[in-house]
Parts: sequence; C-alpha cells; structure tokens
Amino acid sequence: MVSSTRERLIQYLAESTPTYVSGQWLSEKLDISRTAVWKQIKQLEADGYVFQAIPNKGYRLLNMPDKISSNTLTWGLKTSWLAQQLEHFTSLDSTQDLAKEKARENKPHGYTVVADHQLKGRGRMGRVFESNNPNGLWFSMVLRPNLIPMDAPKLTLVAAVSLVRVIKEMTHLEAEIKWPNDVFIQGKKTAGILTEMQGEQDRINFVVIGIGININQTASDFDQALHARVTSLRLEQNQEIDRRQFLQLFFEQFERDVDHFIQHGFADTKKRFLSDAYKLNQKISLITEAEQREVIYEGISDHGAILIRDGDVLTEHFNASLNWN
Ligand code: BT5
Repeated sequence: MVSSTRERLIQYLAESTPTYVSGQWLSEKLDISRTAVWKQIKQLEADGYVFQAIPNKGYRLLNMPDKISSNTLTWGLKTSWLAQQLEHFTSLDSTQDLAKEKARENKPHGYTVVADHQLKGRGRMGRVFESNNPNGLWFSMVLRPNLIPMDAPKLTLVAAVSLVRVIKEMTHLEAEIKWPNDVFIQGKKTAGILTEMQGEQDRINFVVIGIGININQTASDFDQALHARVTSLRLEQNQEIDRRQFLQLFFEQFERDVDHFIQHGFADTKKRFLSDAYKLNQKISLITEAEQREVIYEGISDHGAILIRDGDVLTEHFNASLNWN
C-alpha cells in the first residue's frame, strides 16, 4: 500500500519517539519543503496530535488522537508479534475475508486488519453480523500457531477470556462468555468471535480470528430486529470508551494469552472461561431443527467442548454451531 506524505510523516515521528527529529531531516525524507512539513504538523495538531517543537532540535510526538488508524494503533503498542503489521480501512466488505486473502499471500503471524465500517460483516454459518458503524471495533487477526488442527477451536475460547479481561479492566461491567464465541453483558450480546482455519490433517497453515465488539453504539445504532438481544459497552455503562486504547489493550492481552496457551496448554484458559461462563450450572435450552430440549450446562472439557447433562447422561458436544440459550 502506498502511504500518503501525512502517513509517512506520522510514521517517522512515531518511530523516533522519544528523540526529536529535525524539520530538515523530515523535509529531505518526505521530499517536501520545510514550510510544507510545518504546515503538515499544524494540520496534525488540529486533528488531535500533540507535538513538542524545540528550535534547533525539531519535533517530538507526545500524543496521538483517539482516532483509529494504522499509525495510532501501532504507536506505543506493547506486543512483540500481534498487530505489529496492521492495516486499517475506513470501509471494507469484511476484515475476515481480506485477512484470509492476505494470509494466503503469506502475511505473517500476527498480521491484523481493522475497519471502521464493514459492509458484509459475517458471523458463523453465513449469518449477518451488523458492523456498518464506526462506533464498534471490527478486526481480524492472522495466526500461524504451532498447534495441531484439533486445538484451533480453543483459540476462540482464548480470545473470549482475553476479551472479558479487557472489558473488566476498562469498565465495571460483568461480562460473561456464552460458549463458544459470544460475550454477553446483562444477558445481551456485546461481542462475537469467528475463528476460521486453513490447514492439513496434522498441520495448521493459518487461523484467522475475527472479532466484532459493540463499543460506543447507542440504541438507535442497532437494527430494530436486534434491539432486544444486543448491547454495547457504552449503553451498559453510560460512558464512551476510547476505542484505540481498548484495541491496544486487547492486542496486548490476547498476545500474552495465546503465547501462554501454546506454551503451557489449555488449563488456565479453561479455568478463566469457567469463572466467567454465562449460564454455567443452569438449565439451558438446546435447540435443534427437530426439537427444543431442556438440559444442564455442566462446564467445558479439556478439549474445549461443552458438557451437557440430560438426566443421567453427560455428553461432550464439540460442534461450535450448537444452538442454545
Ligand atoms: C458471531 O457469529 O458472533 C461472530 C461475529 C464475528 C464478527 C467479526 S467482525 C470482524 C470480522 N469480520 C467479519 O466479517 N466477521 C468478523 P454468530 O455467533 O454466528 O452470531 C451472529 C448473530 O449475532 C446474528 O445472527 C445476530 O443475531 C447477532 N448479531 C449481529 N450483529 C450483531 C452485533 N453487532 N452485535 C451483537 N450481536 C449481533
């Protein structure tokens, strides 16, 4: 992707922090006059960037605006592999589709796509995921983990426990995980996770994990048909959230949790999952085409499958598309 002069200017300044960069150096690098550099800096200040300018030393970036861009998201991001390569788009059909395409073109472990608007955001089994709204966060991450394909679905649970931890860190809300891929607050869906894998029988080529989180939407932002079943962090806590900060914290948390899972196995993820599981040990309805059955949700197995008790019979269900409520 060809970056604009403005994007390159931000990038040079961001990479140099905390050192000053001279106007002369920037003008040579960007091939524009020093006055043009100064004008660009003034424009960036008007957009919320904060600089310190010292005569004979140059400029130093002190802060970036809340606004999301590839520069603002990678600046100050404390990860070693996740989202260090990141592309941001104002509008896309689906971050998931682009990330998969890029994964096939060999983008590395951790490569991430973020969009403000998705025109064809999707959930599992071709369901529509409402995400044509810049108040949420919509992104997909390419992972190339050293795992066997059978373990890939556990990454959905890892993402869910990371997400819940960040929500609890940034708000006072009681977020819960509805097995396997939803985050609920007060019984309403706030986020969804979509994990897709490409691999062979004994080897993962790549996994793409797509996440949609309702952050700052108000009630009128949601389609009428969803109103009763969905919510946003802002609706629940009556306060806006800094999307950039949320996403950076999530990247840092998820990187730690993925590395821990790969190195030490599933036990800690399972423990965290169970302490935040929606409707654990309660009666739930299993919905199949043929019937609706009342069963007890007893937990998850070491394989990440849901454990369901029907009378005396305890069964382990692996199918993530199991429909229940
Ligand atoms: C999911 O599917 O919840 C996975 C959603 C993954 C979305 C991300 S956004 C970035 C990346 N790019 C994509 O194109 N997708 C991923 P599922 O469990 O099948 O749930 C879908 C159901 O959630 C729908 O049928 C609606 O009932 C509900 N839903 C739709 N939009 C929603 C929203 N914004 N918030 C909460 N629930 C929603």
